[in-house]
Amino acid sequence: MEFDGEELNEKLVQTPIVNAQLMPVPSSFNDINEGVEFRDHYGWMWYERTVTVPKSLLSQRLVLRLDAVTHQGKVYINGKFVTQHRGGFTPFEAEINEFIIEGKNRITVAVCNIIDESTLPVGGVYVGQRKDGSTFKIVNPNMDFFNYAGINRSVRIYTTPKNYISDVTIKTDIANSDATVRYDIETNGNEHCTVTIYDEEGVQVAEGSGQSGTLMIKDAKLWQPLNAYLYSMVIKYGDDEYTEQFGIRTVEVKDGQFLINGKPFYFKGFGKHEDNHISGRGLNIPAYVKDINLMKWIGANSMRTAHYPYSEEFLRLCDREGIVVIDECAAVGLHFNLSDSFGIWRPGVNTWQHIKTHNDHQNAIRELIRRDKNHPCVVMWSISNEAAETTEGAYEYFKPMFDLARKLDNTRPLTNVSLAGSVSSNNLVAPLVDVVCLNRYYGWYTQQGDLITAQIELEKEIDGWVEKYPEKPIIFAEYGADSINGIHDTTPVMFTEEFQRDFIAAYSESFDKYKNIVGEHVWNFADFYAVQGIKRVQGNRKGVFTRERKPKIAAHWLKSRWENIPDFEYKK
Ligand code: BDP
Repeated sequence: MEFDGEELNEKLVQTPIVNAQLMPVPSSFNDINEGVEFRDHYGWMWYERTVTVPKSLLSQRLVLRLDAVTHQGKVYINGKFVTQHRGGFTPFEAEINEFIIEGKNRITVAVCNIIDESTLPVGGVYVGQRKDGSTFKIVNPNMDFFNYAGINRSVRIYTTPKNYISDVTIKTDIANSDATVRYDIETNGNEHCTVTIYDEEGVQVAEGSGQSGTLMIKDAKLWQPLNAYLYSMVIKYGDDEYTEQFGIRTVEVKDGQFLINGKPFYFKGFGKHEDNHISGRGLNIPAYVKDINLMKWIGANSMRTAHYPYSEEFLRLCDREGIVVIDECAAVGLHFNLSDSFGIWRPGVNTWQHIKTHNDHQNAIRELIRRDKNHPCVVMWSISNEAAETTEGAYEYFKPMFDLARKLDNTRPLTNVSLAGSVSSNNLVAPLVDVVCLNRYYGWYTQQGDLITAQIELEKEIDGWVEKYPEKPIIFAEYGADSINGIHDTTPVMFTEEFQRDFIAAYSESFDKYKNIVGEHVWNFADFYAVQGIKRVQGNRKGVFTRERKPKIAAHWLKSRWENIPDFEYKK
């Protein structure tokens, strides 16, 4: 990897990079080496390696796929431009036969981690001058999580025949004990297409032909939370073959409840981050498995991919293990008036008159749904987190986003996760959502340390939501308090482990009073690295687990609560 300042040095791709720094892929680059300049590098960086392609592969269709280049990537092969992509959490690919030669090939990827008022997430950069004349840049993401970047997920070259399967959409429904499976296959030609469905034991349960159709599975086994069952659809198209796993389940919002397979489900779990030591936001399969095991240990059944689409490997694990997922697109920071130490604070400026995220947001929704639509674990799409929902113009900005998501997927409900202060009476986007998702910090950022007043304010707000939108279920998508592990007190005080536990307990008591509250996602599963500031102690410490995944007191408290809350029909 080599840094080259902000300008794209097209000349660089003509000659191999020399004296480059060692850089693992996949990984975020930031924590791999020491020094502020390295960690906080803001701009373009160049990754390069050679790969050997044997002659036997050249007769196949060759595709280069990059699972996540954060936030922008330009790809070159043997010095020639191949493709580019904006959006750091969804994959892109290109056919590369015309660039590849037999033997050694040089793959170069220019990566840019700049976020601004047109990108998702939203951010900015402040360039200042010191008294000694030197200039400095402050990276200004409009969110608290650290702007980990680089080639965060896998890069691979794969082959297909010349005529190939490019996509499949699977939608399931349940009729008594049987299931219908609707499939639509996208290809580049007109080869003969067959579809066969196998159960987990490898027994064939249905077959069909043609690029779309509806198949029936008799006595279908359902995908259930924490009790997953996955079928495999094997598609044969000419010489191509692709296997997609899927689950049979339904999702519906009705009478203020969230139904999975027709029964009211209760979400217990967390907002998370893809965040780990050393690899940052980089793909980390052992960490995913550990996290899922910890979620099971604590009695959780669900999570939200705050604040961007997580890796496909993680979602596949959630499919397999029955973890219910709210899948969020990377629309975070769409708010110019967050008066915090991080962010692009522009007091008085109307976000919706100035923000330029329209294109990237629509693309992000398209790419998210195209990538994740067949995952049974995904039960709802989150269109954004903490946008300026009370500012005039919010409805007009979001209406096309919601329309697009509904057009692309008519099987899942939609939400927009709301910032404190956007309450039932002033939230302009609430009419568009199927489920109200709230991030609330009464007793932390407001009423600091006073849990009695916090609870009064919390319940006052919930009363307002239930009264105005009785048909919409409510999920607390975030609530939590920082605690530094090892800090204790007999009389709870902010930042102690005891206070964090009591904060969660107070909210839980309120949640239990309302039938329309169908879920609780504590913020956060684990401590995570954040933009530095006076509110962050080497990161955000609202984790119920430490960054090393050790439990704080709140973890034990939640375990005893959640083990006594059934997944279904908690609030009869
Ligand atoms: C919420 C954000 C989340 C933050 C959290 C916090 O959605 O990303 O980490 O607050 O302040 O506003 O801990």
